[in-house]
This record gives sequence, structure tokens and C-alpha cells, in this order.
Amino acid sequence: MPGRSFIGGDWHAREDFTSLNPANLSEVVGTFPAATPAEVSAAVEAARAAFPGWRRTSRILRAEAFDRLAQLIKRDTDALATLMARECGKNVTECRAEVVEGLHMVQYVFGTGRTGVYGEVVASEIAEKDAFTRRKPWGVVAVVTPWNFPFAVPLWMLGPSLLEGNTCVFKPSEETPAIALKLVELFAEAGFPAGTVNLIHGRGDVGEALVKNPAVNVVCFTGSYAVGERIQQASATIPNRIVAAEMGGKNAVIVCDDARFDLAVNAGILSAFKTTGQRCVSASRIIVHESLVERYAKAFVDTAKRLQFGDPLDAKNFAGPLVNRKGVEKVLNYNALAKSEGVEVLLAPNGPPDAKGCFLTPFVYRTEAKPSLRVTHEEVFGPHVALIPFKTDEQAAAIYNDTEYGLSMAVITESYRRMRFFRDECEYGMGYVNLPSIGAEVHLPFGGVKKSGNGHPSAAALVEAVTHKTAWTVNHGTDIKMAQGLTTAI
Ligand code: UN1
Repeated sequence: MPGRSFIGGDWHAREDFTSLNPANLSEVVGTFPAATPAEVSAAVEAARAAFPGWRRTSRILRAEAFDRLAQLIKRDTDALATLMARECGKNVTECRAEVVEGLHMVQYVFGTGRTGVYGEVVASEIAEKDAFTRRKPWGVVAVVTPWNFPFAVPLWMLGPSLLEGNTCVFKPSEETPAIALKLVELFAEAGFPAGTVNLIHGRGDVGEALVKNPAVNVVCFTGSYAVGERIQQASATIPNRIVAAEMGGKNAVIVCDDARFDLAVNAGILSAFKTTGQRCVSASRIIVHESLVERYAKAFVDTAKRLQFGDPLDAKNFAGPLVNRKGVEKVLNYNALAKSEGVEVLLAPNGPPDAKGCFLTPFVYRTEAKPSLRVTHEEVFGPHVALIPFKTDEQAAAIYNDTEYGLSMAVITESYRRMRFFRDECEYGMGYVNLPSIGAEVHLPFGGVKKSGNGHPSAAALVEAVTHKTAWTVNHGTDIKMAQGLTTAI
């Protein structure tokens, strides 16, 4: 695929870097232009220039452009899923679900064009005054997205931003430029005006130039804490800069002693190994009641051994490879660290690392909860999971909270009282009961606390970050009456 960027409605092709299929590292999915500093500025200027016209377009008409986009996504679902599987290595069934998730965001945006609340009528102290709030777009939104959800996550950000009248500069991960390009081609085909959606490619230096551009009002980011922290620091001195950051997790499934056993095993397996453990909501800790832990460990390891990690295009496989060699090295280093920290290894990858692609099978270990263990505290992003026993619910909540992250939590219990206990005592952004820690739906807020998020959840909730609320007060009287009883005598 000849890779292109899209700036102010013009396509630019150049061959600066390649996107490879992680299943074999030999198939070139596409060759892409890496934006120069001048191109980054041009993309921001194009978005800035398109802003007044887009802002003045009726919100309902802006939303209707998303109806056209939805039709195109439906038309191309299979092709999008196949391209995504080739480019990021996720199994094609997961890729299809991700295209559907992106479609859901687009449908949500279309629907909220007519129904969404973007202001409130409120009371005034003065009978003759009407008071109301109204949301206004900030202007230019930078959308900086990861490779693990290369279609849905950009739409979580582009959707609400554009609906509310902002214009966007989209900088996808350098691992998944092809699927990003396809998405932007669909925006263009759907008739979004030139400059409303701009696409630039490249590595961290391109993202940095974009984020440091003071004409960018909002940065929507999903990725690592290290990068999110740099974005927040670079933004601190830019006036009116909003950063909505979602930055990883050390998520867990808590299995109580009243859990339905098979459901608990399946929830653990899906949380740990779906997407080969590469969701920011993947669980790398399963906190299991001590009365169940022996039986759970055996069933979990037996199931993990049977999972097929293979060709992403073969729908029968459970999951695919990791995204790149660096990802493989990182997980192998954590596997080695676990051993050196003295945990009990229950399952290790079968055989030496895949020499041709990025395949890696699960690593499962058991350990008591210990604050000193790095391996149970740091994000791994791969098929690597700890089983940690607990005695009391208080202890389970304390183990869950003993990380710097707070993104996603699943509790497996039949007890409403326990569900409420964990709901109130744990620190997280997304809680699940009798489900895996993965699988959010787009109309719910997506984000976390601590190092996982900065208080601006994504997906439907992103509307808060990409708009600012204005207050309006209108006097219907024939003279002036002031609030707070202020005298108006002159
Ligand atoms: C991510 O891992 O970055 O909740 C996003 C889920 C998906 C989105 C994951 N809907 O598992």
C-alpha cells in the first residue's frame, strides 16, 4: 500500500518508513511518509483554518456526516478487519469486533447530534433573567493513538471532537499507519470538509512536535504513562491546553470464594490473554481466594496451555503475535524478572522465542502479595499473569490497590454485598462483575485514576474535554436587576 498523509484536504505520498506484519516481519503492509516539522505545522494550520467553517455548521449537519461514515464502515468492515489483522497482528475476529466498536462510536455520534445534551437551562436569582449553559468547541484537537486499538480508539476521539465542532490532527502509532490511513480515506469519502480531519504519520518526534504546537488546544492521548507524562509536561505552560490522557494499567480479576468456577476461569483467561495481553485493560493479576487457588491455578494453566496463538487471519486461533520485537523482548524480560524475584512459575512459553515473527505463548506464575515485587506492580503488556491468593475481601482490595495504576477491575462473585465492597474500596475507572476486565462499550466513560488517567475519560465522555462550558444570562426585563441583591441605583 502506498502510504499517504492528508493535510488540508491534500494527499501526500512519500516512502520514509514501513509498516510490517508482526506475524512474519517480512510482509510490508505499507510505506509511509514521516511528517517533517513543517508538515506538522501545516496540518495544525489546516485544522485551524477549517475550524470557523466547521464550527458554524449546524451540529445536526455535522452529526449527519457521521451517518455517511457509518455506511462506509459497514461497506468495508471485512477489508478493514483484514488489514488491521495484517498490520497489528490481532486475530481477525477481534479486528472485526474493533471495527464494530468504531462503528458504534460513529453511530453514537450521529445519534447524539439530535439528542445530545450540550447545554442546560438553569435558574436565575432574578425572575426576569433566563440562565443557561452552552458547550463550545475548543478549536484544534490532536488525536495521538496507540497500535493496539488502531481503529476504535481514534474514533472515540475524532467522533466527539468533530461532532462538537472542533477540527483534528490525527497522529496514529507508527505501528499502524495503514489502518489509520483507511479510516481517514473514509472520512474524506464521507464528505468531511478539507482540513477538518488531517492525518500525519511518524514516530515520537512527530507526536512531540504536534503536542508542542501552541495552536493545538486539546491533546487526546492513549498510550504509555511515560509518553502521557511528557505530553502533560509539555502542555503545562500552554494557555488553555487540555490533555485527556489514558495511560495503561496493572489491572486485576478478583475471584471470590463464592465465584462460579468456570466463569471465573474464563474471565481470567480472557482478561489475561485476549489480544495476547495487549489491551490497556488486560489483567496481569488474578487475585484468587485462598480456598480456591489450587484448583483455580490448575484449571487456568490447563486452559492457557490449550490456547492457540497463530496466524491472525485464521479465525480459529485464539490470538495472534505481539506487535513487534520490542514487545516480545519486554515480556521476556518480565518473565525473567519474575523468576529472579523468586515466584513459582506455573507455565512458561513453549520453546525459544519465535525467530520469524513476534509470537509468544503465556507465562503464568503464582506468588504471595509482596510490595517489593516489581513484577506484580509494573505494566507488562503481553501474555504474562500472576495468580495471587487472598484471605479476606479487605486484603483483596488492598492487593488490587497496591499499584500506581487504576484502570480496570473485574470481580467474580455471586454476592451483591461483596460487589459493593469492591466497587467502593478499589481505585479504578472501569469495574466489571462476573465479566473479564476487558470489553468496554463506547457510550460509557473509558479512563482511569492514578497513573492510568488524568480525569478526562475517553469515548462518549470525551465531550467534556473537547468543549468548554459557557454561561449565558439573558435579561427579559425593561430595567437592570443584579444578582446578589446589588443595588442598581446610579
Ligand atoms: C485499550 O485497551 O486501549 O474495553 C482499549 C476494551 C475495548 C477497548 C480497549 N473496548 O477492552
